Amino acid sequence: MNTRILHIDMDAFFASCEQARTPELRGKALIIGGNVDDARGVVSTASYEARAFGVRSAMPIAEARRLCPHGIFMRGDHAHYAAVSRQVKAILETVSPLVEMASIDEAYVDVTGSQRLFGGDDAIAVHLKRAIREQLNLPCSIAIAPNRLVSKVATNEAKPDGYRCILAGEERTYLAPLPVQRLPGAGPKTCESLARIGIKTVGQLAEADPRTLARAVGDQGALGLQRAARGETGAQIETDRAPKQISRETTFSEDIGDWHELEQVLMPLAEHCCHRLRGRGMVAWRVTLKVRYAPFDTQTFAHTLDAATNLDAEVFSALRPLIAKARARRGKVRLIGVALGQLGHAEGQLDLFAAPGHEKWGRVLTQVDALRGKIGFNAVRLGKRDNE
Ligand code: TTP
Ligand code: MG
Repeated sequence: MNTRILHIDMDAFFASCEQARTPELRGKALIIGGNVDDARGVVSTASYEARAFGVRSAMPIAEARRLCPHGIFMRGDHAHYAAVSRQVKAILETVSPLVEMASIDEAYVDVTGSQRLFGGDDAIAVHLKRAIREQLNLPCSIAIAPNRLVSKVATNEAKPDGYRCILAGEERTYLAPLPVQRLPGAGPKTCESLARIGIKTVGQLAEADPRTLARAVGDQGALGLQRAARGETGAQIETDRAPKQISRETTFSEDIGDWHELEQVLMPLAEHCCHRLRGRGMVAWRVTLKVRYAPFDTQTFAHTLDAATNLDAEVFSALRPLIAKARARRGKVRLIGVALGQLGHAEGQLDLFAAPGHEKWGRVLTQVDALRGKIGFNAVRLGKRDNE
């Protein structure tokens, strides 16, 4: 199954939220930001009607007033926008449990497993755009592509109120004509350096000589940029948001020597970590068991997997031999924990659910995660209990 990542970004979000709840503001040049009386205030956002006059986010309010004197200026109501953002998330969760809010008005949704149910990318996008319009009265832009990077770029190109679908294999040709500025990770300084060596479009960047590129933007930068320009997942330019590991631990009020009892605590911790990993669309290569023997002697036992995973059953199997090692120490235990590390994006690996013997797990876990999203993590537990 080809990985399909949906990216959604709400149009002129704060302004649209105000227009949604106050009909008189619709179709007007609306500018949200700062304190209207504060000369240092800046624009948070402007409706597209105000953008036609050159008003932009982060511009001083005073300048916005000069450009758009007839505009309606309002202070923001962040509590309201945060509440609307939660409603958007709930709508996104009707198509897939793998929803990652990237900011207040932007999210990535792994819709790989939703294709059959909805009848394909276009149907998923139409369903979401309609639900958001009907339930929240808001416009948004959506793209669906083989990975996060291409999807994000395409959403911005589709604005406002648009939809783009980029098929597997089309990534590079889609990106090629765009200016390099459109690539996430290519900031103004980088773009200046690229312009100095004659690179203006993403296509030119993709085909640039790696050594010339490295001289202009550094070794690391060159590698990440060129991968991004080719439409490959740009792990390098997403790392600042990605966690290094996902972990959970429990400290006991009394030290425990019974490993049967300890396992009853440990497995739910592992389930929690896997649930969070899937929620972020990630997989882990390394499983670590952390044990603090009374009083302050902390030990870790780790195992690197042959293939990255986010499946509970595989993490449980990796933990078994680690538990045996920890148990051999024979001390009473004060704290126990599990960490999943060496994380990667699940793109291309969510196919892991499609591997022989895993399809069933994939289906089950998708449902389990969805249920947990609705009624809480403890709604469904997979680890072995007593009496099982
Ligand atoms: P964006 O998604 O960047 O902008 P937008 O939704 O207003 O417009 P569009 O996506 O259609 O281009 O940001 C989301 C919200 O975050 C925006 O409505 C207001 C807020 N914001 C600020 O407060 N300051 C800023 O500088 C930016 C860019 C956004
Ligand atoms: Mg937006």
